Amino acid sequence: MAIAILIAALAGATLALFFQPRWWFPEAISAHARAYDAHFLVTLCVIGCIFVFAQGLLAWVIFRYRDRGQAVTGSDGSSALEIAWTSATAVIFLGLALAGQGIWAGVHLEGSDPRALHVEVLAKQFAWSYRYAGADGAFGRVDVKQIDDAGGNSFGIDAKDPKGKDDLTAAVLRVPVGRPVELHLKSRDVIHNFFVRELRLKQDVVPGMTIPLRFTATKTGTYEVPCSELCGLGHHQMRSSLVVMTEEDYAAWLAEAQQKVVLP
Ligand SMILES: [Cu+2]
Repeated sequence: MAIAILIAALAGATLALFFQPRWWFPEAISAHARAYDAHFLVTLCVIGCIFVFAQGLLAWVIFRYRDRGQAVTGSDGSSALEIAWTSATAVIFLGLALAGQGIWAGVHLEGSDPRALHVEVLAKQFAWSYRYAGADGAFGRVDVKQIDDAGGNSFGIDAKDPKGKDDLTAAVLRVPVGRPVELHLKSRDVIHNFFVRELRLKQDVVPGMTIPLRFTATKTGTYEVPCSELCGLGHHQMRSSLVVMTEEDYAAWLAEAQQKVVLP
């Protein structure tokens, strides 16, 4: 009897946690982020109903068949019931997974947008660097031998390539609001992870690979970019920011930063 009440109380408390506004996701700042949230909510409602039903049933069975001094009886179970709920679980699980595929594919498999702003993201122990192509719209060649962190050339932009002369590197990722952005994620040493909570994007950055990641931010503001893969002793300090700016502010920043570019 006490266990039945405890189970019902715990299920009720768990349910109540989901209805408080305090501990929830930060605001979503892209269409994909909102689609992820909507799908998450559907999944949560379906799973939540099943959870409440199962816990309620468990509490009811404990209460209904509690010890009242009656003779002990047993049950061999029901194969039909087991097949039914196993199939139902499989259908719900696969159905929800398939329903979410479209959102995932939209982020990871959709082709490049011709209007996209391309930014190279370099992860290394323990900092993020961002490279913009500059006025010519083309990234200069890189050469590992020319990497010079102290000299401001973490990417190793090749001094001999004219395309690299106007490449701009920055420690903060600045993008204009409403414009598609395509990041090209690279790591110089170990596996890192690029994570922006508000975009609901989280992507491993793997050495030897260039991984594209696309988003269009719909709200201006400053958002944290923490490395989310334990990458060494300084992992905790590997963080930077994503600054989503208005078109005008972005253009002004770009023009000013461009003037400060020193040739590698
Ligand atoms: Cu890292």
